[in-house]
Amino acid sequence: MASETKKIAKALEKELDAKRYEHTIGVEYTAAALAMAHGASVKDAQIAGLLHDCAKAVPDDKKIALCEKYGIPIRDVERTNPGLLHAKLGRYFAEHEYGIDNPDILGAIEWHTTGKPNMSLLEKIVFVADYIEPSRKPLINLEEIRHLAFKDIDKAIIQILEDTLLYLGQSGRSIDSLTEQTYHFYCDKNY
Ligand code: DGI
Ligand code: FE
Ligand code: FE
Repeated sequence: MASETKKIAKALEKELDAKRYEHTIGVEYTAAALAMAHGASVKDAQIAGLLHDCAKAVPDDKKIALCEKYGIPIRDVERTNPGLLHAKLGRYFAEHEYGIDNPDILGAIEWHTTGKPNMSLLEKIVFVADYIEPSRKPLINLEEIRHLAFKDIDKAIIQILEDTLLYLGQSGRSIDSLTEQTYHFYCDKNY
């Protein structure tokens, strides 16, 4: 009998392309390591890490159609950038297709892209693990953020959001107000 994490990983291997699957396993183990460092449930971190991008392979028009079908509200920024919806839709799949009922795991999936003010420890762990897992392509400040992630996770969150906002601004993409709100929440909290 395969463990719950093995079963989920097997299903995801069929669902995702090879690169996304490698990223998924990277987030699983990085989230587990962060849970060990900060005192969260390792198993919950693995499950949330595994499932965080489970809706990533759904084409953008289908993301919108499925959210409408399941009654998931779509904000303007999500209609313009349907890629953002993989987080909300991922939460729905985790609950209804993978049978996850732990609200903290579901929240960690839902908020992994933008973060949100006042995240739980597990939500922070998945948000950070997504950014620092070993197969991520080298990003600015990545070494420092990897170090901070284990030492002071709120500071890692601030640096990730600062770099993400800068990248989005430079590439002319619309910024989700939640990404900005999260950034300001953690900056105010730290200073
Ligand atoms: O799904 P992943 O690629 O592993 O990572 P993710 O869920 O953090 O999604 C990353 C993408 O999300 C990246 O292309 C930047 C984008 N993103 C994050 N915040 C915002 C955003 N895109 C827009 N348009 N606005 C945001 O505020
Ligand atoms: Fe994602
Ligand atoms: Fe991801």
